[in-house]
Amino acid sequence: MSAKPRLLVARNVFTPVIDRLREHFDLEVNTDDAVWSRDALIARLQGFDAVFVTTSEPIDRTLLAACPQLKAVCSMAVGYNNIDVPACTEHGVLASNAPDVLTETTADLGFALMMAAARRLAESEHYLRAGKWQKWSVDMMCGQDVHGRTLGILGMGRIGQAIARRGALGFGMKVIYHNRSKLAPEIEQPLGARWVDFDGLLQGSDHLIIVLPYSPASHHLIGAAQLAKMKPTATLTNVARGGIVDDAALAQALSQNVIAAAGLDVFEGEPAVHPDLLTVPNVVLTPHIGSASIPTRMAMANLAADNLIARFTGGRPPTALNPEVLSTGQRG
Ligand code: 8YV
Repeated sequence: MSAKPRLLVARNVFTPVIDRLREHFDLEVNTDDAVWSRDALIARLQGFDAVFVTTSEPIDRTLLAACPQLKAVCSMAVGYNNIDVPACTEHGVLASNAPDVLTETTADLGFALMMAAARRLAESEHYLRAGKWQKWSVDMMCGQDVHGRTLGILGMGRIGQAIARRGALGFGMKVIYHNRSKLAPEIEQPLGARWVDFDGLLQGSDHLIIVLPYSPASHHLIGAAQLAKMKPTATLTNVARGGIVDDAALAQALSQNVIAAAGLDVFEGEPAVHPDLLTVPNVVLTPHIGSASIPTRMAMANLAADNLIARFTGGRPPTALNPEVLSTGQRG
């Protein structure tokens, strides 16, 4: 019997998924959950055929060249800005991500953060815990309405559409969106969704949610100039990636009430958070938990495992980012 391929699991995941992988691979698992730098990963990956990653592991051209035995890079995340997919293709290395399985859970968090920002939930809780609630007053913790207002979505992919469904169908919101391309009428019409240009989105949204993949083109897409175009009563929510919003500019805009409030699940340079964001009251902050429910994280990990197992058993990896390597020039 030939030896099993060697798999490095760069971030520990659930035991049932590890057990499943163990049936097919000779495994090494990062059990202490350290986040490895690119160079540490290169050192660890010597002699490995495959790596199971999340969004923290940088898979670039240098790493691919320095790990000549590597044949598959499978991520349990939908966002893959940490993986240089064209370089993987050039090196004959399969790359896969984990779309769809986290769409609804991430949309739930996006909606929850938007509501928390609009209705000042975090501020209200801190107020109460700090013993400041001594009496009722007419304007105590008054925020913004959500129902019936205009929901703006930047990036109308799967998660954006799932948020739009919640807003339009559950809360009677008007939906406007900005995307590279207009969606098909059969997607737009049930939601009453309308494509607008970027400025139209900034100016027209009561609650703007960012659900855009990160790329150099989306870096600091929302900065001081864009925030200044928004309504002073608007909220901004980001469940996509840090770096799309200029966090320093956002903290300043929040402190000067340029917009009413924000909800952030992702940050530039996370897990570090810009210190100014920690001191402004009108922002709700969560530690990148968009997909964090047990069933969803389990499904994400299993989907990465499906891709890995298919790659080494002659199957079809279900969510390959570069399926062309399967027919043309995989690393042997
Ligand atoms: C992940 C994410 O939880 O899927 C993504 O792109 O950002 C999150 O859902 C996290 O980054 C682990 O991979």
